[in-house]
Amino acid sequence: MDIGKTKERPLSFLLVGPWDPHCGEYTFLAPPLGVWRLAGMLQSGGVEAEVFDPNCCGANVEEAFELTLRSRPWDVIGISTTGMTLRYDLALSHQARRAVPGAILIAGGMEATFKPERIFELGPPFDLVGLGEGEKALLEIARRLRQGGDLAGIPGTALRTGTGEVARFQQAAMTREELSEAIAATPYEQMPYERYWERLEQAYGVGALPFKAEREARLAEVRSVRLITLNYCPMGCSFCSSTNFLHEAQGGIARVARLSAAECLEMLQRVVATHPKVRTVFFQDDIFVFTKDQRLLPLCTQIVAAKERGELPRELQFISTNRIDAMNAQRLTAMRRAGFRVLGFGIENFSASVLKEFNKRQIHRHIDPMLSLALRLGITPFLDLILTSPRSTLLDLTQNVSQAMHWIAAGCEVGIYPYVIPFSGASIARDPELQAHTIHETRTIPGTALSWRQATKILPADPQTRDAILEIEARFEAAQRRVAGQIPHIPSRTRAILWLEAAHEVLTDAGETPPSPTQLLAPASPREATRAQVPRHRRDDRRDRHRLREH
Ligand code: B12
Ligand code: SF4
Repeated sequence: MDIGKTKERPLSFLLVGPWDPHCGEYTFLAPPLGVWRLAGMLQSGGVEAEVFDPNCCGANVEEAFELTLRSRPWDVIGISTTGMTLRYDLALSHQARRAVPGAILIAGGMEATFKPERIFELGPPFDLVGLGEGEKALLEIARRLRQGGDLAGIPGTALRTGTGEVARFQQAAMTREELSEAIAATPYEQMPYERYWERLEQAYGVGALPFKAEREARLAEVRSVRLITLNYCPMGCSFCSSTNFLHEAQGGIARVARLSAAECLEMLQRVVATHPKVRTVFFQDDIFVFTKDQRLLPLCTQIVAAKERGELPRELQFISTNRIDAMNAQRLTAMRRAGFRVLGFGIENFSASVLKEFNKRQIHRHIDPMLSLALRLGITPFLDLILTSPRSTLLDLTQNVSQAMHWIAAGCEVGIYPYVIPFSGASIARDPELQAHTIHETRTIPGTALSWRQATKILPADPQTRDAILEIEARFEAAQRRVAGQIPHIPSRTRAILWLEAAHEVLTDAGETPPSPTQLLAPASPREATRAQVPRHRRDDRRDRHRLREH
């Protein structure tokens, strides 16, 4: 692949975020951090890099994309992919290839890293596929383009050989210093958070909320900025893809790298300086606190001190995604004092045997004491649950439903998933024993006749449990459609209760005795009844469109 000549004008790269037209403002709640970070690194390397964000560009995405594609000559167009968004990411890739046939076209991101063969097969003729973190590979592409060099063999890329095979060129994960440089280069000042906030404020009807406290609470949710301070999570949960992302690109075990407490504080100050209306910073690290964590307590102390000195707004709050076995009284207290108001925990399942299957048995004994303590301290735990695993039983399912009800009644928020989704890169998706229980669906790339069979769910092997969860899902979806006709947006608490009601009906029919969720729905007072009609803080948590994380 010889590029031929040195460019006289600065190189121009267009980076496109993952896209799903069906999710609207309820799923894509923030600018796509991956491509923005890449754009920042390229800009600091002298490249003119722009981001096209299909989730925030107006109603007609293809038209807006066409305008961007034709707005200037592009040397490189990079498309970001995830498993769930792949068909639309590929649709944009085909459009890009048609509009700018001469540009170097690259796909990167999660799905491209795990499935480069599929990308080459279904995409337009891609020049390269990026493997793992794209920073070093894109900078190297820019360097070679400037020098008129060959693009073959760049670490962190794959290409299709003359014989049609895919050749991978592995790259080491970024070192701590490289990661810190990349995060610092993220151009927060260019990222259109305010546009996202306006959209969300409108969608939630914040201005129409009757009580000031409610408006303030909602604004604290809406006006959030995402910060990632870690490269990946080493915990190895069997259903998780991100834990294997860097290993896949490196062809071996990558090292964990993350920002220091002082670097986190610097980033917080930058975020506040560039987006002064921010109310919440969402630390979206795969895992924010490790069991042997050395960073958390100094960071909390530094945040408190910075607030006292007026270097951070006193009212700035935080959300983070955590492992519950990394929590203890000292840490939770320090987090509360620093302003952490919601902590996401990937509980997944209350059954010890299912947790063992998920390779996270060790969290089991921490669930009860840490959730109780967090609630006592005034922190809202947000629990992600997967109701069934491939080997779970009806008893496990009943136990989950009962525990979920218990914790919702106690004040937790819960995001419910019925079964394991076999994401590319997750070890559970590769387990040959589970193939018989894996359901596939045909996915077609819009605007083309290209399609593939995508693994979409792993159902319980036990027939009674499988039938139960499918029936629960069907009843939940019917109930959700009914509710959707009545209110503009279904709050997360309501969604969780719809799941639990469906589960209660189905499990009772199957002879089990889960407690009834009716008392959770019963409004405490007439005022509460009125407010139940209006989405509000803690009832309506926008994080429900995405599991806070799968920890
Ligand atoms: C934030 C986030 C979201 C946010 C996205 C907000 C936003 N606009 O950024 C929201 C809430 C929208 C979201 C939604 C969903 N998400 Co999500 N999300 C994440 C999370 C936690 C962080 C993503 C991120 O910003 N990473 C940090 C940046 C720096 O990394 P990055 O984007 O991967 O980019 C780097 C590389 O991939 C690469 N790269 C990326 N693009 C490109 C392009 C080119 C050309 C090149 C060369 C390189 C390159 O370089 C970048 C810099 O190093 C990840 C977990 C994770 N660790 O990544 C899950 C994750 C991506 N999400 C996941 C899932 C499953 C979902 C949902 C399906 C959840 C759900 N059930 O609803 C939905 C998808 C909705 C949909 N319809 O598609 C899975 C994807 C699994 C897979 N294999 O595809 C992940 C990996 C979590 C997991 N372990 O399961 N998500
Ligand atoms: S689910 Fe969470 S804790 Fe488990 S490996 Fe993935 S990111 Fe880590």
